[in-house]
Amino acid sequence: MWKLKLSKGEDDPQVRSVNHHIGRQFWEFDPSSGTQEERSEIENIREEFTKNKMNVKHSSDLLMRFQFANMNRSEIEKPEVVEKDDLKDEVLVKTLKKALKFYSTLQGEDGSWPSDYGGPLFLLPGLIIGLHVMEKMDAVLSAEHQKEIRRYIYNHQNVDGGWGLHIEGHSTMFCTALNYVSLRLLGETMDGGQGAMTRARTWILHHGSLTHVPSWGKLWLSVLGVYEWRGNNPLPPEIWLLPYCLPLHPGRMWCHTRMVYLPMSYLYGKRFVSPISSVVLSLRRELYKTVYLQVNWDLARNQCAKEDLYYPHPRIQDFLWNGLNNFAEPLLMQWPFSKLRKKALNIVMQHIHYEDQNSHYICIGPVNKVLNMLCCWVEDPNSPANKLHLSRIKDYLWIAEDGMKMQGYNGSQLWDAVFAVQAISATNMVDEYGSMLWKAHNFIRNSQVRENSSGGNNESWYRHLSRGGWPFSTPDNGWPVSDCTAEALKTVVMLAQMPNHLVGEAIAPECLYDAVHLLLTLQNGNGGFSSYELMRSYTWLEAINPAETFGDIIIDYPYVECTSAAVQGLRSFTKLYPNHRRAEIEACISKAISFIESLQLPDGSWYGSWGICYTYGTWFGIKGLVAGGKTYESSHSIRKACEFLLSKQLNCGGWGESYISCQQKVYTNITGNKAHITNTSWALLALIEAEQAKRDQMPLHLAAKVLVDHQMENGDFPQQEIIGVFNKNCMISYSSYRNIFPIWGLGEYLNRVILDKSPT
Ligand code: LAN
Repeated sequence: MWKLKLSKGEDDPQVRSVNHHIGRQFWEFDPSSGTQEERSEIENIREEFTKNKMNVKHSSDLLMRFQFANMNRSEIEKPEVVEKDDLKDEVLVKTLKKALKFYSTLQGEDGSWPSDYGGPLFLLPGLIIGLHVMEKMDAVLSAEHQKEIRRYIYNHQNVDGGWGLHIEGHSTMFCTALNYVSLRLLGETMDGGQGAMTRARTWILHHGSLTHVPSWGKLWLSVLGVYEWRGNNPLPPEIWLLPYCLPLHPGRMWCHTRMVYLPMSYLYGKRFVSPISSVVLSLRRELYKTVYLQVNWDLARNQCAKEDLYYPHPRIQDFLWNGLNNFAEPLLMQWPFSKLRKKALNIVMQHIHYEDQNSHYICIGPVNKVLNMLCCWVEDPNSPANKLHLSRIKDYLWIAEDGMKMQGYNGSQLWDAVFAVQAISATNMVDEYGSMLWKAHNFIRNSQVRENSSGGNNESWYRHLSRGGWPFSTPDNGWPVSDCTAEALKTVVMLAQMPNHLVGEAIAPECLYDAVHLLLTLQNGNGGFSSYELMRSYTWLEAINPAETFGDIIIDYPYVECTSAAVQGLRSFTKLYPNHRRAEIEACISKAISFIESLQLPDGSWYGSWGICYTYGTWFGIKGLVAGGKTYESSHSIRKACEFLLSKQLNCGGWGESYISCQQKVYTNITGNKAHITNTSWALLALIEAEQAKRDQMPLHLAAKVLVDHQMENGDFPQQEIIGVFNKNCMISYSSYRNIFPIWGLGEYLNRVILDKSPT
C-alpha cells in the first residue's frame, strides 16, 4: 500500500536539509503493508472516482485521509449527530468541535497538515519527458508509480479526448499533446487505453497537430526530438550578458519566469536533442498532418491552437522574434560570436547550479525543477548534481484516489499551517484543542528561513534577502514569499500572546525583527507588495510575454493579497512590540493602505490573483483596510466592498464563484448557482470583519447555516470545485481549504456574531 512519509530524509545522504526535513512530505509504496481488506477499500475508492470522473473532476485526498483515519482510529469516537434544523449556539459549538476534532486527525506529528497541491495538467509530462531523455524512468519511477501516473492521466482526460490546462479546464493543445506523449513514453500503444489514445490523437490532429502546441510545449517536444528547434522562437542565453540597467534584463523578471526561462535558454542555446528512440520516430508520424520532413517550421514558430490562446502575442513580438530568428541567432551560432554563446551558456549553467544548491535541489517550482535537472544531466550525466536532483523528485509527487500527480510546489505546508492556526484560534476553543496549536507552532517556528541565499552574496544572483522570511512550503525550498512571511508573522505573534503551557514557547524576538525587516524591504515604491521580490521593471514589458497560456508573468506585480497580509502582519507585530521601528512601520502601513484602496474596482470588489477570485480578493481588501485602522463608518471603500459581497450572495445563503471569474475578470457563479464552502467562508469572514453584525445579521446567519449544512458526518467537509489559481488562467488545488475555512468562518461567526465578543 502507499504510505505518506513525513519529515523523513535523514537516512539519505543525497538529501540535505536546513531543518531536519521538518514538513517534508512524500509517498512510498510498500507492497507488504496493509491488510487485504484495506487494500480492497482503497481499490473501491479509486473505482468510485473513475466511475464519476466526468461529473466530479476534483479528487478528495482520500488516500491520505484513509491513512490518517487508520492511525487515529482509537481517538475517533462515534461522531455525535448534529441537528441542523435551527442554528442554535449548541449546534454551532458541536459542529465546530466535530470539525476541529476531525481536522486534528489530519495533522502530522511534525505539526504540518499535509495535503494535495495538484491541479495543473502540464507538470507531469515535463517529468516524464525529462526522465525519458535521461533514461531514468524505471530507476526513479517504480512500476507502481507508473501505474498510478497512467491512472491519473487517464482519469483527467475530457470527454472530447483532450486534456485541460488543469483538471477542470476545457481541452487544450498544450496538455493534450504532452499527456498523449507522456502516455506513449510510459509504454502505452498508439491505440491503447480502450480507445482513449485514438480519441486524444484525433483531438490533436483536428486542432492543428503539434505545430499548434504553445511555446512551452514546443520546447519540451524539441528536447524529446518530436519537434524541431527551428520551429521555436529564439531564447538566446546571451540575454543574461546584457547590462542590468536594461528593463528587459532577466534579473528583473518575476522569479518564476526568470527561473523557467533560464534552463530553457540553456537547452535552446545548445539545441539539445535527446537520442532519437523508436517511440520518438513513431510520434513524429502520429501527431502531424503532413510528413515530418515537410512541416513548415518557420510558420510553426508562431502557431498556437485557439483553445490555448489566453495571452495572444502582440504584434511587437512578431518583430522581435523574427528579428532574433533571422538575424541574431544565425550570427550567434557562428565564429567569433559562438564564443559569446559559450560564455553565455556557462553563466546560465552557473545560475542553474546556484538555484539548485540554494533550494536543496527542490527548486522554486515544478517546472524549473525538471528543466534544471535535465540541464545538469546535459552538462554532465555523471555529475553529483544529478543524483541530488533525482532524490528530490518525490517531494513533488502526490497520490490520491485519482492517481499520482505532480504538484504545483513541493507542498503548501507553511501556508496551510498559518491559516489553520488562525482558524483554530478563531473558534476560541483553544483550551480544548491546544495540542494542535502546540504542534503547529513548533512547525512554523522551524520553517523560517534563517539565512540569506548563499551566505549573503545574494544580489549578484538577483536574489532578494531571504533571512527572516517564511516560504510557502518548507525552508529547504528557501524562497520566502511576502504574504507567507506576513501571515506567519501574524500567527507567531498571536501564539506568543497565548499561554506558553498551552501552545509552547514563543518565538525569539530576533526572529520577529528579521521578518519585519524583510517585509519593510519588500514594499514597492507605490506602496504595494509583490509576491517574492520587488517589482523590478515596468508593466509594459508584459508585451513580450511569450507564454500564450499564462497572463501577467513577466514581472512581479503588486497584489492585494500580499499587500493586505503585510499590513496585517506588521500591525499585529506593533501590538506586541510597539517601539521597534515604529515610524517606518507606520509609514509602510499607510502607504500600503492607499495602495489597497487604489486597487479597488469600481463595483467595490478586489480581484484576487491566487484564490477564486473576487470573494478572495475582497476578503483581503477588507482585512487589510481594517488592520490599517479603517472602519465601515470611516471608509467608503469598506462600505462599497460590503455592498459588493452582499449583492453576490446566492438565494441559498452561500457564495459560489467559478474559476471563470479569474480568466474573464467578471464575477461568475458556479453552474447551477451552487454554494462553495470556501467562497462562502471568505465572504462571511469579510463581512464579519466589516462589522456587518451591527447592521443586519441575516446574511451572516444564512451563510453560517450553509457551512453547517455542508458538514459531513465524520466532521470533515466536502471537496468542491477547485479554488486556487495562478497567472490568471491556471487553477490549482488547495485541499486543506475545505477544512480550514469553514472552521474559521464558523469560529468567527460564533464568537463575534452570536456571542458578540470582539476579536482578540
Ligand atoms: C504560488 C503558490 C503560493 C502563492 C501564494 C502564497 C498563495 C500567493 O499569495 C502568492 C503567490 C504564490 C507564492 C504562488 C505563485 C505562483 C506559483 C508558484 C504558485 C501558484 C504555485 C505554482 C505557481 C508556479 C508559477 C507554477 C509554475 C508555472 C509557471 C507559470 C512558472
